[in-house]
Amino acid sequence: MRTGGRAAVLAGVMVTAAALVTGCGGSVSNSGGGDAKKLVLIPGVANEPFYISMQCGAEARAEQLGYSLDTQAPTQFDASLQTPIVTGVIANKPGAILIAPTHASAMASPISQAKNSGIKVIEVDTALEDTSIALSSIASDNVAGGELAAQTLSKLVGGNGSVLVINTKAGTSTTDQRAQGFEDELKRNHPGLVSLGVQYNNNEAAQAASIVTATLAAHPDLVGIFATNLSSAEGAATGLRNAGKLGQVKVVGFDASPKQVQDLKDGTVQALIAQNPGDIGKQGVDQAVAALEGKPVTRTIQTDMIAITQENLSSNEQYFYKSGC
Ligand code: T6T
Repeated sequence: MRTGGRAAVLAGVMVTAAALVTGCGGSVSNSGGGDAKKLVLIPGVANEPFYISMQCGAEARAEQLGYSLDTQAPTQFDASLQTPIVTGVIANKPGAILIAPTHASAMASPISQAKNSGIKVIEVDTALEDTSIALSSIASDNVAGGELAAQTLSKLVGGNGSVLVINTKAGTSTTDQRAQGFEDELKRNHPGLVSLGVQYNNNEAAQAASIVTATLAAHPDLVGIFATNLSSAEGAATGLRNAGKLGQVKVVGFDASPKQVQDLKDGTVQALIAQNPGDIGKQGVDQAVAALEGKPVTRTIQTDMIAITQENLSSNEQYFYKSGC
């Protein structure tokens, strides 16, 4: 699913954040008979700076609005591990769940069960293909993010050569959209760049490093890599370091974990497309509370993102992801 219209974006220029309607106070209802003042955040995976930052934003907002927010995350980004978490949460009947589905179709059944049991469902970051289940989806414009990555990488490599896309897991709505946006932008506007295609790292940095090693062996002319998320970008940097190719092969990576920011400072990678996960969490809570209080809900909200390079790094520290709140 696409989360909204494509924004015209330029490297270093923010993509506009959408407005939202917030509800504060007022009565709440929960047809399931559970605790309607309770929200549960179900991220894609535990202990990962993108979702930690999202949790920080969500917790702070929930507290402001007088709601409790509990977070339950799978140990790996995997629908078979996220499904039992959703099932367990349904049994406790919170008012709403804010969920980042780990697969666009495999998570439809458990999330539908949550909806059918009276729990308000809000998607944060990733989304289901079936747009009839969630009341609201809050995310970056991931297609535009992929296009921005293509424009940024093209500048870095002088518009010519072979480039590789490292994606996480097929079926992850966000990273699939980024890869698609990247490939489409190459075809449209960067004829000198030849894509070697998309390879999947199973959301493991070590697998991304191996992909880089194998690709360099088969294509020594590789000039650039688009890493569609944190694990692929962290792993790509390791792969290039191991191969002694740092700086020769340019990397544009999505996300801005502490390690990714360090890699940018070191010149190991050349650009990061940073999202605003704290705002995704905050706006997710706003939508959940609006739904619970019978106020208008916004179906699709796009949060901002920015291309960070060494040049604008010091003025964009607010985009760096957190390891704790
Ligand atoms: O890039 C983020 C998130 O947007 C994506 O859906 C999955 O990967 C991350 O969590 C980073 O690891």
